[in-house]
Order: sequence, then structure tokens, then C-alpha cells
Amino acid sequence: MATLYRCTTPTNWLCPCGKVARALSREGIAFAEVKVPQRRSRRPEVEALTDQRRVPVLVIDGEAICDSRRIVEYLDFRRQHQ
Ligand SMILES: N[C@@H](CCC(=O)N[C@@H](CS)C(=O)NCC(=O)O)C(=O)O
Repeated sequence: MATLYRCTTPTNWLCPCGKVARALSREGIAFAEVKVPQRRSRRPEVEALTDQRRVPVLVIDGEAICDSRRIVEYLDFRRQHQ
């Protein structure tokens, strides 16, 4: 099971977090969502995982990946090498 740390934007169409949620659904990957506070200073779990405080962060296959572009690239790579 993957875990997506994301912001509180209530749609998958407006921000990088939603872009990753849509990519996961497209790939058929089940995932849990953790909604983090809007203020970066209140995201200690994100910082502990990635040494930075922006979301989206995806924990998958034992790795924590940040930045939506890198996450989508990883999902592409993962599909091609399954
Ligand atoms: N380039 C990053 C942008 C990430 C980003 O802007 N995330 C927003 C939430 S969707 C955020 O964490 N904003 C809080 C802030 O920058 O203070 C990506 O594509 O992942």
C-alpha cells in the first residue's frame, strides 16, 4: 500500500497533489492519503521523510519521493519495469 502526503485542496484538479492522486488512480495503485496542514511549519512528518516540507510526497516501495514531476516519472518507470 502506498501513502500520499498531500495538501488539503479538496479536488484532484488544481494542484500537484491532485496530479499525483490522479496518476496513482490511473496506474491502479491503492493508496492511503494523509492530509497535511497548509502551513509548512506544521508538517514535521513530511520533513522527517524527505528533509523538505512541500507536498506531494509519496511513500511507495520503501521509498519516500517528493515533487510531483519526480513522482509521476517514478510511476512511469515502475510500470515499464513491472
Ligand atoms: N514543484 C512542486 C510544488 C509543490 C507544491 O507547491 N506543493 C504545495 C501543495 S500542492 C505546497 O506544499 N505548498 C506549501 C508551501 O509551498 O508553502 C511539485 O510539483 O510537487
